[in-house]
Amino acid sequence: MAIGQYGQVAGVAARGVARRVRAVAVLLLALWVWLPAATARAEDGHDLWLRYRALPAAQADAGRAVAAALAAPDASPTQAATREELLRGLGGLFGGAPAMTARIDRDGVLVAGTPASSPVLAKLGLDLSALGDEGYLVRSLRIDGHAATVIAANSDIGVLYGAFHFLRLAQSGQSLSGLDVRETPKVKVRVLNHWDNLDRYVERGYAGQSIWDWHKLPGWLDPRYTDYARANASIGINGTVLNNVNTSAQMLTPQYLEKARALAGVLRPYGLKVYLSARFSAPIEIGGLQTADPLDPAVRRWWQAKADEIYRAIPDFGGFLVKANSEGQPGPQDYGRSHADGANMLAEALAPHGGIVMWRAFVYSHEEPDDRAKQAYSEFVPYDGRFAANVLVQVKNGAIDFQPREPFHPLFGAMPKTPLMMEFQITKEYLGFATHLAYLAPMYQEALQADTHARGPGSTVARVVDGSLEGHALTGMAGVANIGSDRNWSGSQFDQANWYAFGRLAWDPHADAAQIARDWTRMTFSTDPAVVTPIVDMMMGSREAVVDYMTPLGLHHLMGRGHHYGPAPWVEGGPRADWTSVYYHRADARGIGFDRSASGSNAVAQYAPAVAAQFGDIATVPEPFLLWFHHVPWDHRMASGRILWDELVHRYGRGVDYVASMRRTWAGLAGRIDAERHAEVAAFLAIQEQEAQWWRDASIAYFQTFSKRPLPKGEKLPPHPLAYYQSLQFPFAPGDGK
Ligand code: BDP
Repeated sequence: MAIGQYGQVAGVAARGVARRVRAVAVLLLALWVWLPAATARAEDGHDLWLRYRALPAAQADAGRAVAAALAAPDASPTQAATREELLRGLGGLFGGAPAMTARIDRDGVLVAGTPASSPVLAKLGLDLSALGDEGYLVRSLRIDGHAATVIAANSDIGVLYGAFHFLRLAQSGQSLSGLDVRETPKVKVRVLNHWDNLDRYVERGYAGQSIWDWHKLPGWLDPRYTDYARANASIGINGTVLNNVNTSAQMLTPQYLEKARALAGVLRPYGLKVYLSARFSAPIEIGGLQTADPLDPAVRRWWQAKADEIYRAIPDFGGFLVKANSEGQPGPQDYGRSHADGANMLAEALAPHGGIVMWRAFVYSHEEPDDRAKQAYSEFVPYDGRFAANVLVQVKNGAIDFQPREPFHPLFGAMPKTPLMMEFQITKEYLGFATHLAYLAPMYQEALQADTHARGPGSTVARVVDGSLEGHALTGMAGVANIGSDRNWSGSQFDQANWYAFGRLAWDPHADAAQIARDWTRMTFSTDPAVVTPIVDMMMGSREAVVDYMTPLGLHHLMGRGHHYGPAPWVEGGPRADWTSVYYHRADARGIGFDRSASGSNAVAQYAPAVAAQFGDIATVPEPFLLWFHHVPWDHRMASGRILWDELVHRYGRGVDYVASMRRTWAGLAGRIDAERHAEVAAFLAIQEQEAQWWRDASIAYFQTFSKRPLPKGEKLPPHPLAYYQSLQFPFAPGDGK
């Protein structure tokens, strides 16, 4: 009995244990199912805008109906990449990858290919003649009585671009029926410039180390290289300069060319060509020559042999980017030769292989000029028409150096016989490093939409860059990359948007910053309008806020010396005047600003007469450029009715307030955005608010020593004396060019 009892008890106990075991098993099973899903849902930004998370059910159903099956070849590496991307993307978005098919025997087949690669497209006979070698069309149509969608192009890479377009529509929750998209890039060379050194230090980089793990190349091909290529292809970027413009000649040694060759192999299927920054004195440093004189026959032979060697390793090598005779870099002027002599020598070496030279116009000579803003124009305009056909002159958007706001560079429109390519900075050297939320597309757009008046009204910078103004076929746009080894690639979630927007604007310099922000937000965060609208609003005002709290009304170059972190309008002395802040703001008892009008350096004369007249007159210059072009009395009456000093103080505060409002908006999005990214952005916005306040306080404390005026009513005094702000030191700030 006891036994029985025991047995019974034991039996009860055993059943209890079994129940518990079952419960634990169910729990474990649930965890097993749930955990990976939960982990997959946790987001750190690594997936960029190619997240492909499941769409809401109705959208997924509609999507599945349009792309139930996929007809796409995979005979070439690019075709395979395209097919893989479509399967990955549609599978993620629609909750299951489409079936593969070769026939149109039902509704809902997505066909991707070229007439050469796809029998279906060959039979269809679509007119693709205007698409060129990178364009594509995406169209809904009927084939053999069935509803179908085609992604068609003349080249495999065009199909890949089209596939990414289709995926963008799907991912951003747009309708996939009735499609009739036709796209061709308006700019030919769409490149990132990595300011990456061979020791993996990234000059002006705020996202960790270089993604190029040079030491392990060519043996180890980090999977990140493939994801990098995918991300770039998704926005139409078709080239990348692997190394810093301040480059070591080592890059051109066989050892490093072998590494570049390996990278080129990974990037090629995604349409990305590899380019290299070339050090002008390389013939001396690694070639054993006594000179790098571009007119010396031995030097020319050396570069030709080097080009031949590179093309043996990388048959589709893009060409060279060169920073010469600028900030201490060697160049043709060291031998009494011109920029054209230097560029043409390299162009001659590359031409037989189809390569190009991107020769930078960011130059300023050893002798201090009366105004650094005038240098590039003075050095380059005389050589218009003297550059070889495969040379692009690469011009920064403004004449000083990637400031939060600059008027467009006067070279645009001033060299009609030379193709000029745009250089934008994506990394935020002067706009708050990685932590400040500053969406740069409005800044890019402002530069691109500026009217040079070179050939009358409507001669926008965009039309110079896309070649339509002067009929140039060779065109380009470069973006100084903000990519590094950080998990989230760009140092912050929102800095990804600047990489994204650069690519979209390089593809189409006439594109709209707000539209790009909407696309990016939908793909990156959510398609829910309650998320999209506030985020896009935040983004669209964010760059203006940086201008306000750092350098309002046309002020510029007021950051910390060397590392460029934080406010330092008091910087003076040192090796050259045009590396100081006081050189640029020129504040004194009377007023503030750099007189570039006819009474000053007359830099305005470098613009077309209509522009020069507008900028040169204090009564007509747009207020955002007031202090860029004029030295203005503190009591000058502004459009707002305030005097200049009061307006300045007002703008500093307005910038800080905007950041505070972004923090509130972002806080309101809690719960609608995954916790991990939400927390990171929130923390960064808090840093931004502190730093914006610091910029405002330090700047006001300093400029008040000149204006000697009280702060307008309601404006708070800086909490510290000027000496405190001046005492702050940041010896380890990131990105300093050492
Ligand atoms: C400046 C950067 C410096 C770059 C230079 C350039 O501070 O690190 O080398 O531009 O563009 O903005 O060459």
